[in-house]
Amino acid sequence: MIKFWRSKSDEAKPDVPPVAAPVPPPPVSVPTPTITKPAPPAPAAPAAEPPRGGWLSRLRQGLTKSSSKLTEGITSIFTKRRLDHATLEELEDLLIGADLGPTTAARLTRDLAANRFGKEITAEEVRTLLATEIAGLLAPVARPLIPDPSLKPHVILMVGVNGTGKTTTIGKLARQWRDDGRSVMLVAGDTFRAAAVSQLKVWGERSGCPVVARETGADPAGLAYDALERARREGTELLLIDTAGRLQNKTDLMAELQKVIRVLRKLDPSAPHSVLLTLDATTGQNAHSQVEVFQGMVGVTGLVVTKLDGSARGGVLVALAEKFGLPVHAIGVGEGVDDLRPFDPTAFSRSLMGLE
Ligand SMILES: Nc1nc2c(ncn2[C@@H]2O[C@H](COP(=O)(O)OP(=O)(O)OP(=O)(O)O)[C@@H](O)[C@H]2O)c(=O)[nH]1
Ligand SMILES: [Mg+2]
Repeated sequence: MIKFWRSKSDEAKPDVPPVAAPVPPPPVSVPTPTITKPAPPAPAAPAAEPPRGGWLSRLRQGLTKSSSKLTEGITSIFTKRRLDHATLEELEDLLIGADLGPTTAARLTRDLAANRFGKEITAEEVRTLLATEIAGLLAPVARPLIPDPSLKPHVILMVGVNGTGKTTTIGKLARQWRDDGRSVMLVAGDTFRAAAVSQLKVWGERSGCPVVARETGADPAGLAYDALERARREGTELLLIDTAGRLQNKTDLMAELQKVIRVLRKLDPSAPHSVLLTLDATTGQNAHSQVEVFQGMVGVTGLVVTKLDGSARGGVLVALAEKFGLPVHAIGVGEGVDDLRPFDPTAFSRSLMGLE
């Protein structure tokens, strides 16, 4: 039997975030697709969560590791110094060390030099100028995912490495679109683990969306096909398909995703209309290969960057924007149902540079 990689720490983590949620139902074990009835949207239950700041303070907090490194580095480079070749080189190295990548680092230092070469400049000014430049680089990729109303349904396939936040992001998106009055159906395409089905069902209850599921070990492609057929029949506007996490270098597992796409296209040649890749912001450089491989294999159309409230390595996001230019549809700043935000390049770049 195919084994999906799963780290010990992932195993230890609960799959469902600690908000007040219904107890997960037992794993389903029926041979045909089951569909759970949509429950009315459950309250977000803020009372059950520990007190915490708003999304911006969580973003700032999450980027602290990166921003302290950059702030301290810039301060030590630019204390009473002119912007000359030596300082620019040191700055470039610092930016590369903070995951911004050689191309972006070179571009940022070049732009800074174009403005201020030979002049005295304070560390604060450098951070402010860099934040502005970075926000400019990120602006073209900050594009929310807008469902296409002419599609019934708009099919969204969620892909990514294990534990990056696929299922949670589906739950959060489902809730947002349900709150907007759209009809949403969820597909428990991670048929490998019974717990994954239960986890999605909890999100289905929380967001008031039906969940199409099958027994553990069922073929995800067959399930996706049946779900699409049902969604078309019912005139559902959005079909969100969850998938099992997979490392990008497991070719057999990547082929399984390609099969899901092939099978969906038998019903709708234009499906899936969006292929979203979730990236864990705490990952660092491996994100490059994740984007590269998933894009090559399944044609990623956009990114959701999760865990920016964690110990995030924010520089990677800037390097990815420059290298791939893929839309960043949303960012995850927590485990709760409301913790998915549009990507705000200014807030992000200022937080990365340790600015208010
Ligand atoms: N802090 C934080 N935690 C998150 C965020 N998004 C997801 N998580 C947590 O990360 C863990 C993994 O999330 P899942 O949604 O189960 O990830 P997945 O990609 O579906 O995982 P697999 O199905 O095992 O591949 C869970 O504990 C989530 O609550 C986020 O934006 N911030
Ligand atoms: Mg999952």
